[in-house]
Amino acid sequence: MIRLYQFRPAFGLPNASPFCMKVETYLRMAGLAYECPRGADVRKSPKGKMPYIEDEGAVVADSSFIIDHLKRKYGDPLDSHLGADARAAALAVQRMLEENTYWTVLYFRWIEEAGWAQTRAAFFGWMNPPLKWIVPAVARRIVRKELHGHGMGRHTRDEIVAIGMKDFTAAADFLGDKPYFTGARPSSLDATAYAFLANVLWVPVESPLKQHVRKYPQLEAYCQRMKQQYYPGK
Ligand SMILES: N[C@@H](CCC(=O)N[C@@H](CS)C(=O)NCC(=O)O)C(=O)O
Repeated sequence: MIRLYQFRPAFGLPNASPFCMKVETYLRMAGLAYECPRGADVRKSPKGKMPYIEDEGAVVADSSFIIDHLKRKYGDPLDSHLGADARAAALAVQRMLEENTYWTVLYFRWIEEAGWAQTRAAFFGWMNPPLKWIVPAVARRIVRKELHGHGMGRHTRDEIVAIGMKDFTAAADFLGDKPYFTGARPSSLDATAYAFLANVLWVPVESPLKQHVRKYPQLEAYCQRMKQQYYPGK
């Protein structure tokens, strides 16, 4: 059985890490059996980030490499119908969400004080003292540094909002009135899109980004559709 190592669930979502939720959603979409061992520890991840998987002795880290591995080993039920142009467009949207939009979301969770209070409680509230006092501050310092390293953290709040809003508008326009991001059939891009959209729409962190996403009813309807289809009763 595939073992998915990820953070414990938070914010009422399968996972508050969009990368972890992406892989869990992909596994469900592809109909692959998996388990999530308790007590997964990010320090044991080969790349120091979640998620990673163990699959019959193979350890694979990074959500996209995990999906590549799963496709190679178990076949590609989700993307084999896509032509080259659809694949190219899907990859561009995926990269936008993961490599750009992600950092705008991170800013409102970890840097802005109101969001940070909720993130700290949800991610670290279960820890015992003194860890619950030390770990959040250390983790926040690392995220601040990473935001700076990426470049997003060098922008003003208004600029970060403008960047994030453009991305979510692009996602809404790309989806349009299609049921799934690449058309009538779900594809692996939907694992990413659902994970990232739910991680804005359905978390308690209020932000101009969340307000902006709410302006597009097709995005909320899409998330509801994905939830009913792949997480029924959850
Ligand atoms: N490119 C990686 C990104 C994974 C990632 O950024 N994971 C974050 C959580 S959303 C993480 O584990 N952060 C913990 C850390 O950096 O210590 C993937 O696609 O899996």
